[in-house]
Amino acid sequence: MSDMLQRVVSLTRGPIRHEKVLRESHDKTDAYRTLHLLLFFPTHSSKMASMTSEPHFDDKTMKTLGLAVLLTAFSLTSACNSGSTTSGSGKAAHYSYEVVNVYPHDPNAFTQGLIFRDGKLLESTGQEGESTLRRVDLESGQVVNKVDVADQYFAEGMTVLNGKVYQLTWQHHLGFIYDYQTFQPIGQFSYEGEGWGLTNDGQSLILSDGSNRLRFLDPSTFRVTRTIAVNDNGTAVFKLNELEFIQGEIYANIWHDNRIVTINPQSGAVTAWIDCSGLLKHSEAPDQEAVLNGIALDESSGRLFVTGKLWPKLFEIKIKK
Ligand SMILES: [Ca+2]
Repeated sequence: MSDMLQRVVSLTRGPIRHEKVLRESHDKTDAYRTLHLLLFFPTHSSKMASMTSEPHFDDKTMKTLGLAVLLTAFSLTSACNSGSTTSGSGKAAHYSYEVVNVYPHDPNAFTQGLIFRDGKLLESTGQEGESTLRRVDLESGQVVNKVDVADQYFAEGMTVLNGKVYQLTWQHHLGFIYDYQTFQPIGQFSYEGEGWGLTNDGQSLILSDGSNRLRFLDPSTFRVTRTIAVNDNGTAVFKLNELEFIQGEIYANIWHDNRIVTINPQSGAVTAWIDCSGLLKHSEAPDQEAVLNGIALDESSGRLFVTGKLWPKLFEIKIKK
C-alpha cells in the first residue's frame, strides 16, 4: 500500500465518520422539529412555555421569533455547505442482505472486476504475474476461457460496452480492450491516475481510483466528460473499488469494508449502505487482503452476485430493505 493510500485510510475510518454524520443529522432533525413547533403550533408552544415557567410570549411574537430563528438556521446551514461538493440530499438508507444461493469461486482469483452477461460471469483478476480476464461458469465456478495479462501489469476493474471488454490496470495508466465474444485484444487506452473499479451506464465508462471521485469517460476518446464526488450527506466516502451500474444507480465496494454503497450518478450522493458482514466466515478468508470485492447483476433475471478477492465462494444475495 502506498504512503498516500495509508494516509487516506487513516483519515477515513469509515464507522467514526459515519456515526458523526448520523449524530449531526439527528441533531438537525431535532432543531427543525422545535422550529416547526414554534412556527406552526404557537399556542401549543406557549402552553409548553408556561408549563415550564418560561417567560410568556403572545402568538405573533412566537411566530416572529420562530421565523428569525429559522432564517438564521438556514443561513448557517448554507454557510456550512458552501464550498462543499455535495448535493446534501438527506440521509442514506441502511440495508442488510440474505443469501439466496452459494456458488464455488476460484480461491486463487484476486477479484478486481466482476460482471454477469449471457449466462456467464466475466471476471478480471489482479496481482502482477497473475492477472487475467476470464469467462466463468456460474454453477461450477470453472473457467470457460481466459486471457493472461502480461506479467508487469496488475489488472483491475472491467466492464463490457458495445461488444467490447474494457479492463483497467492499477498503476500503469493503461487499459486493455478485447472483443467481448472471442477475448481477442483489439486495443488499449490510457487515463490519468490509478485504476480501481470500472462500470458503465450504457454511454460512459465510469471509473473509480480509490478516492471518493468517480470519473465518467467517453468510450471512444477516453476523455473525462464529468466527475462526481461521492459523499454521504456531505461526508466524502473514499476507497471506492469495484463498481456495478444497477437500475440507474452505481453500486460500489469500499476497499477493506464489508459495506457496499449505492450512489446517485448525477449528484454523487450515497443513497444506501448495504452491510454484507458475515457473508464469508473468518476461517474461509485466506489472508487480510481477501476482502469483499465484486458486484455483478444478471440483468435478465435481476439476480445480484457478490464475491471477494481470493474467496472460495460467490454469493447470490437479495438486499433486505
Ligand atoms: Ca461489477
